[in-house]
Amino acid sequence: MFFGVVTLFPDMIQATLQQGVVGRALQSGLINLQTWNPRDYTHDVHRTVDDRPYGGGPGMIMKVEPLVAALQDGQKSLPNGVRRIYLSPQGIPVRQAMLREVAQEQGMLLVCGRYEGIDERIIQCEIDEEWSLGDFVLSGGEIAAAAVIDGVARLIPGVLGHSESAVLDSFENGWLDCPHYTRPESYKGKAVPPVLLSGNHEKIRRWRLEESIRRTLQRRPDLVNNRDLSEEEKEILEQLDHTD
Ligand code: 9D3
Repeated sequence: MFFGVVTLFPDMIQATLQQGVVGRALQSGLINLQTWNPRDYTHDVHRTVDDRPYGGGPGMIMKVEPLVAALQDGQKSLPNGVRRIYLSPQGIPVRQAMLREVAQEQGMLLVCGRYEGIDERIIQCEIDEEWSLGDFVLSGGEIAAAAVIDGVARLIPGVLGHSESAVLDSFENGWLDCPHYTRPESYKGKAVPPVLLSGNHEKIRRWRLEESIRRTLQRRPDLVNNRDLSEEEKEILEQLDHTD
């Protein structure tokens, strides 16, 4: 899997992704990460990477020529046909299913904006898709790029160990995760739910499913609609409607 990133801050991407399970996958060569910096494609003494917006107003736009040169170099080095994705607050919100699709492909080229963003014609001519992490404001696309790469990388076979396996993740089963507990048995007067100490694995499985559904109903009711439910899940949902 080949990840490419066009960015004015390559160290932000590298430093983030060199940690943990993704860092190990990079070292082993299971995944590959390259960056292209528009600043390296400037020719003026000041190495200018920003430009003024037509129409005036505050804020700058990424300068076209160095951005396009970096993008084209990136595209040349990556497998043919990899999607070119611009990260911006105007993009479609990223969902797990989109990451699963990329994980089936040969790689991706991510473009990080800075300042007020990039020229609209670059999006039209050189970009395939525009993605957002959601409705909040970052100062650039780098943290979003690292998040997307992390999310895709952990779906590549061999990146996660057995114990960290991705198959049981929330979003893979459609519910938010249940609460987790470890030692001590009592913390600031709060006990671990006794069912978890009972040794009854069927009761524990049922309790975890109930807690997952309770949380999802309370925090993310949008996730409950439009999905297939098992008989057990329907029964729990009905029971929760009466109580909570
Ligand atoms: C005048 C309005 N602008 C600044 C407040 C708009 C604006 C431009 C550039 C807001 C944010 C950014 C930089 N953000 C990203 O590059 C970005 C992002 C985000 O801010 N939120 C969620 N997902 C993403 S993906 C890339």
